[in-house]
Amino acid sequence: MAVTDLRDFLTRLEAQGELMRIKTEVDWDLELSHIAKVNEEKDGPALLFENVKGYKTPVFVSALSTSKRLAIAMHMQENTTLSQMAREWVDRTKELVPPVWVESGPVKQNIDKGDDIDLFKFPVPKFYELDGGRYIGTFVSVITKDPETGWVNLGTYRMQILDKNTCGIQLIKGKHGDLHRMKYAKLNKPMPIAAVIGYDPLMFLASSTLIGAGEDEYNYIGSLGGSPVEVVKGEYVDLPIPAGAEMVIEGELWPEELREEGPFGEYTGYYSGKGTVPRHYINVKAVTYRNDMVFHATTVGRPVTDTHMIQAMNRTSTLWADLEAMKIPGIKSVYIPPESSGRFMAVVSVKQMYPGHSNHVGNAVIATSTGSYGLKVVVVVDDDIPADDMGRVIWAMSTRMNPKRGVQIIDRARSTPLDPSLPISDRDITSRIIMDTCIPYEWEEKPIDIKLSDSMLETVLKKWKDYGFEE
Ligand SMILES: Cc1cc2nc3c(=O)[nH]c(=O)nc-3n(C[C@H](O)[C@H](O)[C@H](O)COP(=O)(O)O)c2cc1C
Ligand SMILES: [Mn+2]
Repeated sequence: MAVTDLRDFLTRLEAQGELMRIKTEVDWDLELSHIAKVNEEKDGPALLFENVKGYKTPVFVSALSTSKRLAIAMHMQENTTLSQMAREWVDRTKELVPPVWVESGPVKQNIDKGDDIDLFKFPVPKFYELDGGRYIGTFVSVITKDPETGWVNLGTYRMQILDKNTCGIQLIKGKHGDLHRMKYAKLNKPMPIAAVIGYDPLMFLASSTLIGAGEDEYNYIGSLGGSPVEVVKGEYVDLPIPAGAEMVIEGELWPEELREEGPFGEYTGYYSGKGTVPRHYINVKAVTYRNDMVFHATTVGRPVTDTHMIQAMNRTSTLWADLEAMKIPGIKSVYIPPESSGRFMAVVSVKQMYPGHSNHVGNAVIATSTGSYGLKVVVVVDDDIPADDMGRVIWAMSTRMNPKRGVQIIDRARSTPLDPSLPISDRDITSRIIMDTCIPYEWEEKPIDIKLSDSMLETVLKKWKDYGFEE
């Protein structure tokens, strides 16, 4: 296990039969994304488009859109569940592994500067009909640095090509890249910025995670992969860049300047509003890329895509870590389903130990950092049900839950501008629901559930093949 690069991940996928190469000519304009989306809806393999109309560079999509491929990225058994991966994440990241500087690397094999910069040289897809243009930054990690403290941050912020050497970027308020931008605004200086496209997918997992302010996500890539990321200095910017990245866009962002950007088909399955919005942008000063580079993209849009899988996984892990930090006993498993767009719903399984324990858990979830932003639905289940067994979760909601006792509605809660359940112009505040499906701990007489006899089960499983079953 080690942090490697995109090529190593492609090799691992191919070895497991998880990569399909498409040799037929495909248009970057909608056709590529539509093939990807239909394939994702069938839980198909990752796709490498080797013949994109007008381009020599291949495009890689659907890297992590199934739990099997997410497990391959996490260096785990391919049948590991998302909730188990999130648990592993919590354990691995207890010890952080900082990056190491190296002299040079393949990312420097080609360097475009000045007039040579042309973002249209790359096979950047247009994903959905109503999108405002071609999005070069989807499976992207954006690097910035705090000008006062030197804190390096990685964040996934979408980037649209505005012209051959400019891209729009969406820095939502409060995001760490935006906190850095505000510091440059005070200094009245442009912010150096670099965008990495194509590397070990652990980088994307880390850059899209809500890790605390002041923390360097590079340290998390190192602990997730079990070895330090090797970084080189940028050509134009003084920022650490993975030596083995496929492609890096370097430039500067004037903190107070805006240009029209969007719209973009968001991961909720909706557009966040109508038309374009003035947003920040990057003046591109250098583009560096590997020989025979692979361009990496993700479809975003309606669940389930890479975005939903990784958000579900990394938010499950931050929620779990938060609950652990609160020292609430009895937490058995935690799960934020990808189908909830990887953020709007959470399920927690608890072994109750005192009256009101399950209620304690439900209210603790919405008090965590992960639970207090955007999460709308919390379901608490007893410990016989794994949090990610949605069939059993629905069973508990239908049978064990008494709405009058188990349901709590919280009227005012922090929301996100992406929540389609709120009016487009008024999305700061939402409400939340906690559904406690647990049988009250203090009940002396509990419902008797139907169990299979252990001894008969053993007998039956021993004779399984004799009955004519295969395995
Ligand atoms: C595909 C994808 C696109 C995203 N686009 C944006 C975006 O445009 N703007 C944004 O602020 N957050 C976006 N996010 C969420 C951020 O990556 C996430 O909040 C992350 O924690 C940001 O890093 P930070 O906490 O260091 O600011 C996106 C996430 C994914 C997976
Ligand atoms: Mn951060």
